[in-house]
Amino acid sequence: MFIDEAIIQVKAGDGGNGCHAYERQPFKPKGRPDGGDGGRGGHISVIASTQIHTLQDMAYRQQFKTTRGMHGKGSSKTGKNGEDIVIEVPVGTMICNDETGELIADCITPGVPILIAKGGRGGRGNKALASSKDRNPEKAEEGKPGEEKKLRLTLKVLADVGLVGRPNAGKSTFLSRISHARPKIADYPFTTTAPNLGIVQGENGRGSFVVADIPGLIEGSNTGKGLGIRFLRHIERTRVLAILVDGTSANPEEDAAMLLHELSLYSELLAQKPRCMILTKSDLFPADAPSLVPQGWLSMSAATGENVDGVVADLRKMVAQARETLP
Ligand SMILES: Nc1nc2c(ncn2[C@@H]2O[C@H](COP(=O)(O)OP(=O)(O)OP(=O)(O)O)[C@@H](O)[C@H]2O)c(=O)[nH]1
Ligand SMILES: [Mg+2]
Repeated sequence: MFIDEAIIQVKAGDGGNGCHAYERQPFKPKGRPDGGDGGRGGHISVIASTQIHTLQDMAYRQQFKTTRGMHGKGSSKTGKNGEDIVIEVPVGTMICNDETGELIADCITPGVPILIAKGGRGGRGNKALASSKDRNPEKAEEGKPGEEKKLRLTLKVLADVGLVGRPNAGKSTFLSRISHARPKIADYPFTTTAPNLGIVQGENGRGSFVVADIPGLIEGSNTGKGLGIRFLRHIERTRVLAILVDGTSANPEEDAAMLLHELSLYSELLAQKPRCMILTKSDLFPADAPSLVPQGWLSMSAATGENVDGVVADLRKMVAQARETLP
């Protein structure tokens, strides 16, 4: 199952207490202070991984805890630190404090850990607290509590191009033609029920880009019809939109207007993204009729491959332009 939202509870380890102790020397009733510091509590971090694609694991393991720091001991012994843990999340996961909404981490770069709950500092022992002013402090510090938070994780996949269209427009067929992705394809609406990502290879390793295929949009998607707006957030962070309209539709331009209207109801940001208008299934166009392709649109057949290269070249150009303004 594709899960793109999860709530988790994290509790970092508490710090260990500092120790209040004295050195023992023969014939001296009370030696110098030698109580060690408490250890730090374990931290909790997250790390973005390209190996996982949903938040499914999070949904089952809702609590993450690390161990506490050990208390300091006599003879200047420092307590052991708690054990740190690192939680793997898919690239594109945003982590917010569920109570305040504050963004804590946006996990975009794979392999870089981000601290989300800090372990408590260990308390200082009476040895560390001793100074020239107070050679014999009568106490040691307590460890500080580790941070505890309720976090909301939201996955927004990171792709360069988002495929937008009505159900059955041919989005998944196009993705399977241009990448190694193998999404399910069928002649009924809502075949795609979760986002699929595919990488379109460039030439000599340059100019490759990521395409996201999402479930089809229908009129009223915005108010929760069909598969709803839930999936639009997965194209919120794409650079370019490819609007695919079924070339066998009675009125392609009306379809396009509906799609753009749904996008703008979801967010102006989406409606303002650079976009490429594409009429699909050109192999089914009647051969003798005048051209159906509206001005400024491209057409292609993902079934026969007709003009697929041309469409990909245009998308690649648009992605490159968008990358220049926002790398
Ligand atoms: N003749 C022809 N059929 C196509 C073409 N592209 C897609 N189809 C067919 O159209 C139907 C829908 O294709 P999909 O790729 O599943 O459409 P989709 O837009 O992903 O649909 P949803 O996932 O339901 O939103 C399938 O039966 C495809 O075989 C094309 O270029 N020519
Ligand atoms: Mg599909």
